[in-house]
Amino acid sequence: MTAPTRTDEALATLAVNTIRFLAVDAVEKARSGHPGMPMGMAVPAYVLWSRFLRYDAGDPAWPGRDRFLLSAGHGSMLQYALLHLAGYDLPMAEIQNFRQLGSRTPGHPEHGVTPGVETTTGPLGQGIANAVGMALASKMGDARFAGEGFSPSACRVYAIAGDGCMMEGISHEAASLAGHLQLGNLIVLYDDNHITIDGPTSIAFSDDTAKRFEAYGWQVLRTEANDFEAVGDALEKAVAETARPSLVVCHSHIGFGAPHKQDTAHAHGEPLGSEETLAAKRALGWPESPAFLVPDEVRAHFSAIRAEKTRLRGQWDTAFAKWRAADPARAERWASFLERRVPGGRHDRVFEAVFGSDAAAARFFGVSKMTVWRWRHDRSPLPEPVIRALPDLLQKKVAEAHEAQQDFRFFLAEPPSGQSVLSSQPIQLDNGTIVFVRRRRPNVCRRA
Ligand SMILES: Cc1ncc(C[n+]2csc(CCOP(=O)(O)OP(=O)(O)O)c2C)c(N)n1
Ligand SMILES: [Mg+2]
Repeated sequence: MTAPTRTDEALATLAVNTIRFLAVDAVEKARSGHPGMPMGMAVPAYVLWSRFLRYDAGDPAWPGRDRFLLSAGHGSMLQYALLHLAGYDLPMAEIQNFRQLGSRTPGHPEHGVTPGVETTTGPLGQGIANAVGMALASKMGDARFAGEGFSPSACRVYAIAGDGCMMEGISHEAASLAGHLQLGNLIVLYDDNHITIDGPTSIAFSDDTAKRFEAYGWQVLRTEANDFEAVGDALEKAVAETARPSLVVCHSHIGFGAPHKQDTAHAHGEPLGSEETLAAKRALGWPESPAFLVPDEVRAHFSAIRAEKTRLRGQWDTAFAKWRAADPARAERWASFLERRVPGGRHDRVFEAVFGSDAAAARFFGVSKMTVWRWRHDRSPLPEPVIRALPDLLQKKVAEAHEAQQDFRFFLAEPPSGQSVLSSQPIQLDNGTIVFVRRRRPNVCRRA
């Protein structure tokens, strides 16, 4: 007799419970963390990652990927469980080392520590703001680089946010901008569970979040968080809407499945405890042991998902190669943006233009990997080559750069050679120019 095959929904439930209990067991082992949020939002997260999110687990920096941000960063185990199952370089040992010093699974997601974590989150609301920025960056890339029916920067940005994110001001300022700019590539899933760290949201929060977002110009959709089909339908609608960002309000239950802690703040920031963990496993039909169980079927299921994601990446690679061949200069500009360098020799020309006959002296003072700031204290216009480079440096159009250049009194260039910083104090060159030499900063330019 052959083993009975599971229906799709049964397999999906198994996958979702794997995510839930990886989170529960990791928090339990660490004796610290937030099990409730992953338990409540496991279904929407699974549906998103399996059916919608575009990624390559073997190449987390693939430019064609969608972005996923966990604005509710305290639910980090949700993200780690997904990354682990999806095949990112986050082995089970890291899941079992959750919240331990030196692990790749810190209490809140940290960009640069964990492969696949797009941005550091934890400060509530911040992830939404970063998601807006990423969605906008993608659209700006479309405007500059799209052609032949392809844009290398096109992607969707998905975020999961909680009540705390919605209470913060930063999320609403950013959401307002996203509505204004019609960022149809942005989709926020709202974990609407009516609970926060201190108890029910009603003690501090009675906004109608859906109405706020509607007022910002968003499409607002609603779904039960545990209804696979309804979540899928909502995400389909969100993806289909290209003129407005979408908020998917997920009616969820914090600590779903934990008989005594579900829908209470106790599921928020403390381990379930051994008894409640067992009770939750029984309630959801999950084996009591071993801890950190990933059933073989779930492994196989995520392998199949990975194969499909790889196929999609292959399609993208083909389209990208065609796009690159059609206009190599455009492709070079795209690469320079990605690599955060000034394209095609402009860098050197700018350096010469800024320092003129003092370029050699400036190179002596300046150093590679350092940033030289020139203070144009006389407010005279910038040299023409600098103005021509401004669109790249300042991300402005040429005409705007011409208009704006009077305002830019700090100007950045990166000297191509040199060894050490001599001073962070102003240096006066022979021609009277004052130069600041500073460690490299991410800012391209500051307004005076
Ligand atoms: C800006 C900011 N303020 C406070 C906190 C501390 N904090 C962490 S989680 C949390 C409650 C979040 O509630 P909610 O988003 O509803 O998450 P849930 O309890 O539903 O998982 C708070 C206040 C924080 N992380 N960031
Ligand atoms: Mg909540």
